[in-house]
Amino acid sequence: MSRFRRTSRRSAVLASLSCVLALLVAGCTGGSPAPESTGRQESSEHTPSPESEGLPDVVPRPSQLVDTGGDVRVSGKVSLVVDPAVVPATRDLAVRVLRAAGAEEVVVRDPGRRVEDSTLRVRLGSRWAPAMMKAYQNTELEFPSEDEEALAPESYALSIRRGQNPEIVLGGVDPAGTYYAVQTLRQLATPGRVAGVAVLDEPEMSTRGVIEGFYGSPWTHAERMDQIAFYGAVKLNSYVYAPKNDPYHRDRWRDPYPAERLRRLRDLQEEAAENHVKLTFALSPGKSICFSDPADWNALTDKLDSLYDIGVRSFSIPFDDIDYTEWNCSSDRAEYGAPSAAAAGEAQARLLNRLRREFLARHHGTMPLQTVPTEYSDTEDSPYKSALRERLDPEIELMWTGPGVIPESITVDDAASAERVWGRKTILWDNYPVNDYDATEGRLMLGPYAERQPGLGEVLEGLVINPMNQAAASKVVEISAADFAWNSSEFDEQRAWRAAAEYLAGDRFRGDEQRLTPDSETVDALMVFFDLNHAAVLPDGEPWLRPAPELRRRLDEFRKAWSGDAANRKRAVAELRGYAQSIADAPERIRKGTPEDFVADVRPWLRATDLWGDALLATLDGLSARASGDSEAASENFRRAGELADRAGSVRTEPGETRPQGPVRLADGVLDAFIRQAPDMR
Ligand code: 14T
Repeated sequence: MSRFRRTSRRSAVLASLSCVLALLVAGCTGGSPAPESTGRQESSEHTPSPESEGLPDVVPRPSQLVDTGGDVRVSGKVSLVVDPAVVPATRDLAVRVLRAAGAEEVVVRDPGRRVEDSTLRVRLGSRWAPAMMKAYQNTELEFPSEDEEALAPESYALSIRRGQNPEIVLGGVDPAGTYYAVQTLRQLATPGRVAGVAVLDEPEMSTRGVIEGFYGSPWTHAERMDQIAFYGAVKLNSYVYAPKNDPYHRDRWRDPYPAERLRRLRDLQEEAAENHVKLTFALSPGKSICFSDPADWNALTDKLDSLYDIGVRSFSIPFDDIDYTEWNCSSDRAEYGAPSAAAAGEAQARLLNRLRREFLARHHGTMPLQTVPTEYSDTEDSPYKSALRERLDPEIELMWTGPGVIPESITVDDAASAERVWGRKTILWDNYPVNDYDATEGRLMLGPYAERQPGLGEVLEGLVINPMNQAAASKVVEISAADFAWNSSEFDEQRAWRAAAEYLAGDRFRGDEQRLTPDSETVDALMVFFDLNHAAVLPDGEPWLRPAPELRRRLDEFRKAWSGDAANRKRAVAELRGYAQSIADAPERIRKGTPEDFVADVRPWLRATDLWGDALLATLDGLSARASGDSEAASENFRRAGELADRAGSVRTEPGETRPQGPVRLADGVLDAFIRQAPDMR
């Protein structure tokens, strides 16, 4: 059975591929190389990637990708035949990708006009038909037997085929799909060539993105602009603007945005539109709204109007983190009765329904209204939930955080319970990798997207993750979440995690300043660094992702070997020294080889890694001296290690950058414990 079989709701229509072709492919060198890993051996059961079968690695993983018999060379003059309905940004991206892949000249033409002397013809369509036909002819792609309605919005197909007349055909079911076709082409390009494959691809979840919903220092305007462009590249289609510390979003929700702030929001909206990202503006009136006061209704709609006027077409009214056991005015008691959760549910539902009827329905081009209920972290039925469920218009979309504000895991059953209790498919507001609560003090979350069950795509309407105060560093989990939301059924957390390192080491998701192949030493350094920052904690401090699994595994192995004879000890020291050295060397590689904004975000953690790496090396010097019977050198090295560890442990987060301030935590309970115990290892 092919690994590319779709197990989705569409599998009846979009049947599987035959495995034969996928397994027999050879000579396909597209995509990025897979350098030897130093930091991914934790999971022994992860599925092979298409790459390991000779197919290029595309992230998010396409629902169908098959070989067409060899790479297509890109050089000289390339003709790009563009359907007139294709938007300029998509066309321009195609030109940049082809240039980066080796075209000396890209001649853009309308359909019908031939370019005689081109070495390669590329067709870019706005409609699906020609591209889809091309894509499945003579391939093992399974094509829906029915019409284009059978494919979800944003789907696309592409076909890259060599031969007498090498040709690339790209097209989507809509403008987003066409854009995504080109984004996939970008990942299929290597210097001088494009992988010979055909792809038919559709998303599992219709809402995939990020909710800037954390407390503490909001992202800067530049960070948001960069994020939105990045979402387009990884096929995320949703950015929800809900920063708790924007006063105009929550505490002063009635006040109009000052002109300068509104201008910036307009820039964001424009950037979002260009990247096929839906910007949802969230307004949180819950802390002070008087539901029955016409003045508050007017304040609310005036505020939304001001955002509609700058182009925003999607809105959310969240009611999270408020006190719903009291009214904010006496007229609400008169209207809804004594304060209670059920009455709050009713008041919220009536407000939301009225907004839908009287605001959204009368504003052209708006998308479904969204909300976050006050009880957002469990699926136990309650008076509040039933009031909301029974009254809330079924067209209104609803977010919840999974079982718990910070859930340990999220299963298909959890999402099914949410669907039952809320009377609709839900959007998951995933509080990972957010680091705004006390237990996250000193932590960066650079682990994989984990403990979310494959198949969630079938039961969720969508997935938005709540990121860290550090925008650029949040991309590590964002890439994984993008992969999961697109194709949760075939999700491989290790593959997605590594893809993040490849992105940071080679900018392989950017059309313009594209380095087509990531630097493998930087990828390895990042995997070591990610492992040290592999941790996630519940509000009580208990981890739901254990710190530094790879380093822990190596240290456990070392301890075992240390209990053996002298030869074993020597070998163990030598082996661990290699990894210790790669820890000590990682920061410098990362500072040199990754984007500036990422380096700035993780600076204190790099500094701490420098020191922890040296501390571990000194510890190994001590153990090695002990193994050869030099107790004096041993204690001197242990003393030095202790000193370095103390310094490492006192590196602090940068004020203003992150919410809880404190000492940087790296591989806590793993690295510090080993260095502390080493002098007693006799
Ligand atoms: F609306 C929600 F879905 C939600 O998660 N709200 C907040 C969110 O803004 C915050 O970033 C996130 C993580 O801290 O959790 C919610 O806020 C909390 C979290 C807690 F652990 C509020 C109280 C808590 F105890």
